Amino acid sequence: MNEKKINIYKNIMSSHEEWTGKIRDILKQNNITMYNIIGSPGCGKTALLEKLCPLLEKEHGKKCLVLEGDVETANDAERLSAVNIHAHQIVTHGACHLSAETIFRVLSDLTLADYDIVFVENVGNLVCPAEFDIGEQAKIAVISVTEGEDKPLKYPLLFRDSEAAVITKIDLVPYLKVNAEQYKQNILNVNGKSEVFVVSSDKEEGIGKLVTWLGSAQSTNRG
Ligand SMILES: Nc1nc2c(ncn2[C@@H]2O[C@H](COP(=O)(O)OP(=O)(O)OP(=O)(O)O)[C@@H](O)[C@H]2O)c(=O)[nH]1
Ligand SMILES: [Mg+2]
Ligand SMILES: [Zn+2]
Repeated sequence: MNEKKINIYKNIMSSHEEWTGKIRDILKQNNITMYNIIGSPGCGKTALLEKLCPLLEKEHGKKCLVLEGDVETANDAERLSAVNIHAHQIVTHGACHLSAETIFRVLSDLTLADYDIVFVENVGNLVCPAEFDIGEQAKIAVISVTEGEDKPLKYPLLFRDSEAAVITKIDLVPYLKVNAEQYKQNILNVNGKSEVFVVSSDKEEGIGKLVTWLGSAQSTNRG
């Protein structure tokens, strides 16, 4: 009985690695950098992408594609399409993260030659998506100032595994009992190497630095 369990576990692991390997191949063939965007429901992932993608194209000539992961609805892909950002909705019908197999199948069906950057907006969740590699060059953690300064300490895996963290909704700080500097400090306490960006998508503040970082892709892990 124990032997059978061990065999099944090995099969799952090797198939996951096969999918991520295939994704890396497809990205390399098309010279694409893929980012896995992860954060709680409503932290502002889509609002951030709405601002980032046009600026990446305008200022760095980088054409972006967004894969949107949600449990239900095509709302986010529709929001992005409405502002002329190329977006493809993935509806998981219950699953709380995007699997490498799903990402591979979607990428295989799309014409990728036109794009330089693929952003995958993972299903809104601060825990589970961080556990599943999808062949990305880097994870980017997103956390809004309304969530509480201690969240990077309570949910450290995402922040530990991300090359960058984006603190969003900074325009709301005057209305909250929060300390924006403490968010940054707690992220750095979990991962001293993380880039930290502080933005308001609403007021278009702080976005420029993130655009420069994404546009230059200087990091060793990124394309
Ligand atoms: N004040 C303010 N509100 C923001 C900002 N960014 C996002 N919001 C609001 O926060 C809410 C959620 O934003 P979304 O972009 O949908 O968040 P999300 O992380 O994509 O949400 P899910 O995809 O459902 O997980 C919306 O009402 C946005 O208008 C910001 O910078 N400032
Ligand atoms: Mg969204
Ligand atoms: Zn999950």
